[in-house]
Amino acid sequence: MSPYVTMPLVFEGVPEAEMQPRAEAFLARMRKRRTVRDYSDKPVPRELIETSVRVAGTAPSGANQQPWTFVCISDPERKKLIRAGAEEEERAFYAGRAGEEWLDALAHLGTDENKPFLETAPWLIAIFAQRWGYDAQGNKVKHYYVPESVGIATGFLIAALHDAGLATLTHTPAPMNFLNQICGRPDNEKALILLVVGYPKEDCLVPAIGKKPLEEIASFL
Ligand code: IYR
Repeated sequence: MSPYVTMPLVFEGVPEAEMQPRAEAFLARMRKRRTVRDYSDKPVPRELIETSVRVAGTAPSGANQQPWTFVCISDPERKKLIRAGAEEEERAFYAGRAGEEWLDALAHLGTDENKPFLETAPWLIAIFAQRWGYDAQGNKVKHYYVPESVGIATGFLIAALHDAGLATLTHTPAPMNFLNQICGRPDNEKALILLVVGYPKEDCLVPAIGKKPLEEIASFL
């Protein structure tokens, strides 16, 4: 058990007059994020990926256990294996495993079982949740709020990559077990999301969809 040790908070506030403009500027920036499915093969420097993953690593997590592993893949051979594994699952999904209701819900996104972007995009980030950890003696350590924590960190990562000028796709081939072997991750880790990262292909089209207005997503009591 670690003791409770404190240090002074470093809280960099924002002058009150700048708070609302700052919030609005961030909203405007985030509104420009779109999920992208057609990628250019233009390389992205590893340093940008490293910095963005560091942003993800600042996320809050249950008991500060930081139960995540970000496997960043640019190796073409590895990407090819991932594409083959994902397309195998997706073929079964689109051929019937999804069921009619799910396929109907996806129709407006124009997705199918072909995932060329898994090879075209310069980076794939396989995001693993550590369902449990190990202490220095190799004993199992229970982790808390794992999906919530990894979901928050993934949100940070997507925002960081967008802010850096990159496009992403939160890809979820299901089941994702095939990623453990390709990424060399142990059994306590479960792949939650395969994040595709790069630049959009020239003249890239995206689905004509929008986001719900405040009135539909919030209530104030
Ligand atoms: N994993 C499939 C299907 C899919 C599911 C949902 I929910 C989406 O929002 C988008 C796609 C695929 O990637 O095509």
